[in-house]
Amino acid sequence: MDFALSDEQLLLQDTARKFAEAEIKPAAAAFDQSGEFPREIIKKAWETGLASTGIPEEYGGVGLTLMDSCIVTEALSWGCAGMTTSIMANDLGIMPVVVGGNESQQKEWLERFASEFCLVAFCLSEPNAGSDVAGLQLLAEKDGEDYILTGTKCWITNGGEADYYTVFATLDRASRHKGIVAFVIPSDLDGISLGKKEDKMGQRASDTRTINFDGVRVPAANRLGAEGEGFKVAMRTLDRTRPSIGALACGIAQRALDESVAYAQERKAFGFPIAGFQAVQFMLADMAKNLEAARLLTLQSAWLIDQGQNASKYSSFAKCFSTDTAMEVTTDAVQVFGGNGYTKEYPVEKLMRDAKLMQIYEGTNQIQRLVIARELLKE
Ligand code: COS
Repeated sequence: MDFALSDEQLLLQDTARKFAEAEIKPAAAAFDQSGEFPREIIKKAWETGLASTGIPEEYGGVGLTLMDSCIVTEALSWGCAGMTTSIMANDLGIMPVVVGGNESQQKEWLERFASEFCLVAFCLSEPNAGSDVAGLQLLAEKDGEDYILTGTKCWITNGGEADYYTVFATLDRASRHKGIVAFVIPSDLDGISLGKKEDKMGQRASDTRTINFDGVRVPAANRLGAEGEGFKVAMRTLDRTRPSIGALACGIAQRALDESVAYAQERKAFGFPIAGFQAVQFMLADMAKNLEAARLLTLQSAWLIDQGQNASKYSSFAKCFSTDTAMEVTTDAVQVFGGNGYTKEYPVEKLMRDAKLMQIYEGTNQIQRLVIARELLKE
């Protein structure tokens, strides 16, 4: 077992760290406050080879392994989780084409996503179907060779900014998962309209939207996989993207730890730096210990996927443990900062707000525990 990163991985990590330090971190507080979308920063990340990294090289993409992409994601998220979610959500939007598209669809769409700067949003969740994917209601009615999509998607990351969508719909609501079908479409088709942008607690630099589909005509050529295979396309996509959420959470936790270690050495109480008190030392030690465990689980799950193994359970381990850890570590960071930590003068309250979303999106941590338990019982 070799835990060392290769020279190429170290170089990649260094590039991502420098980008986070120079481009993301200085802008993070302003975008958090305004809730504006950092399109130019994301475009620059794409130009640097740090976005849409999952598109294979044969289609003109960067072609990073999932493990390499997790290394990049953690480094970027250290700068700002909201911006990194916008970058990551693009890979999530692209992934259904990678796992569900046939050869000619992959060539057409992946080459397009790799050759121009564009954003792709993953449209799965609905007002009444978040955790229960099989219960989704967006209807796909057959009309000759086309499908007509009618319904509403919500909580769609990059929904208001994306140029393309991967969309999941049902041919027959009563059939639950067996009726689901996936499509890849441009976001400007007739009948598509945007709902409100969510005013979120954290990760405010990411765009989260409702999208309405009112009789949207989609040719059969845009269908990914066979009719009824859409549910599995969604599940296989999430298996491959949840390690990246673990990496994003590690980036938040690393930043919280770095800020806490620095602050604890500067801030004095009872005449001494608070880093000299065991009460603070033990908090820092737990933060570092749990972060290291989260990082190892994340990289292991990514590595298993890169080896072509079925890693549903490990993806859920990584997503669940790392995001719970980020929540704990950022909460402790606010505690180390005391009253200062609770103000916007210092960076840790943002980290805590950003961390909370991690336990909710890409499958709540309750759903991750469900996936783990089902895999255990199957075994
Ligand atoms: N890969 C491939 N196939 C899978 C799979 C996976 N990871 N997970 C399930 N399947 C298959 C099952 O094998 C089953 O196939 P058959 O019909 O051939 O037997 C089918 O899919 C249905 O599976 P299951 O019965 O487990 O589905 P459930 O409706 O019980 O739902 C959960 C499973 C809850 C795990 C799923 O709905 C889920 O992941 N929900 C969270 C969604 C989410 O993450 N939302 C966030 C949106 S993205 S920001």
